[in-house]
Amino acid sequence: MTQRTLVLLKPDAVRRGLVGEIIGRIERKAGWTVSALEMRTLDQDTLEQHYGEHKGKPFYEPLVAFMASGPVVALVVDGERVIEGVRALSGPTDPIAAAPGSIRGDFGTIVRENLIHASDSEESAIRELKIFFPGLS
Ligand code: RTP
Ligand code: MG
Repeated sequence: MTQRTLVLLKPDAVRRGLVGEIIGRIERKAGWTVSALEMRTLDQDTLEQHYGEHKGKPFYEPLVAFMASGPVVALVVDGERVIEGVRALSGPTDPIAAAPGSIRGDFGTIVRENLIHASDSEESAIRELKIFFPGLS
C-alpha cells in the first residue's frame, strides 16, 4: 500500500546538525522516496493549523514557541506503509521511552525537543500535506 506522509525535522534537529542523519534513515528504507523538501521558519498561523488539535493543552504554547525558534525541514515522503513506518522509525513522543535504534531513542532526551514530526494517520497526512505543500498534486 503506497502512501504519502508529511515529515518535519524540528528546530532541534536542524540546530544539532542531524538533518542528514535523519533523512538518511528515511531514504534507506526500501522503496521510500523523498519527493519534496524545504527548509523554512514556521509562522504562528502555520503552527496553529498544524498543531491545532493541542490548543488549550499546557504544552501547546511552549511547543509553538519551540517550533518557531528556528528553521525546520519539511519533507514529503512516499512509499510502502510510510505513514505508520515513519512513526515507527521515530519512536514514541517521549525520547526516554523510545527504544535505541529509533530516531527519538537515539538522539533525544526532552519530550518537547523530540527531533521529528510525522503524520499519524492517512487523514492527518492529507490535512498536513495541504498546509506545508499546498501545490502538490
Ligand atoms: P508530533 O505530533 O510532533 O509528530 O508528535 P507526537 O504525535 O508523537 O506527539 P503529540 O502528542 O502529537 O505532541 C506533539 C508534540 O508536542 C510536544 N509535546 N510536549 N508534555 C509535554 O511537554 C509535551 N507533550 C507533547 C512534543 O514535541 C510532541 O512531539
Ligand atoms: Mg502528533
